Amino acid sequence: MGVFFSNLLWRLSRKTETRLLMVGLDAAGKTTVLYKLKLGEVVSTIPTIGFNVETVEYKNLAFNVWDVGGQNLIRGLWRHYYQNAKGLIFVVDSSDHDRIDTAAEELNAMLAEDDLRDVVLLVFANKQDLPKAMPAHELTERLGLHALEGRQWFVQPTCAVQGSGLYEGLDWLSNQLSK
Ligand code: G3D
Ligand code: MG
Repeated sequence: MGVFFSNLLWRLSRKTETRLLMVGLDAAGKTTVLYKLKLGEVVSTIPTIGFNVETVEYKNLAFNVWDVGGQNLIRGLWRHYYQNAKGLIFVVDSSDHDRIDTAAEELNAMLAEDDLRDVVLLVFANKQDLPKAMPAHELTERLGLHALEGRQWFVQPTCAVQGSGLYEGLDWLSNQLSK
């Protein structure tokens, strides 16, 4: 997997400054994904109280990662990270039936942001190893993706703890960004 990742990351990073955002509800698996990618040192910063951002940089590629959900007061601060973002990776816990509607609201609120109107959307349908996990087509439905207009999107089933699906998803993203 290491060689595949380096080729892929090289493709993603050879252009100047590619910023990717990775968000999702807490416990969706974002930090697990970040460490599994083994890009480099994960730096955790707290720009303001209650808002924790993990950043990993690899050549010209930067990942900014944070939790969304229930933080209306600090929402405005996220905009700092939106600027120049090329891709949005939305990580969802596919087994979390109780919070899938909340996840959908958060996703759609972000996609409504003006700064994010051109970003490509990759959904990691994570925790596919769990017995109650919703399959990709059901998540597509619940997240309302078919209603998106003028947006490239893709749902990739993943199991972040095993690292499965991550490469395939980023490969899709990389192909979209090189178009
Ligand atoms: P977050 O960064 O989005 O908040 P984390 O989420 O990466 O911290 O993951 C939250 C919990 O989910 C962790 O468990 C992590 O191991 C687990 N997890 C992440 N991805 C998967 C997956 O694909 N399958 C399963 N079964 N679990 C996963 P703990 O127990 O450490 O809280
Ligand atoms: Mg985390």
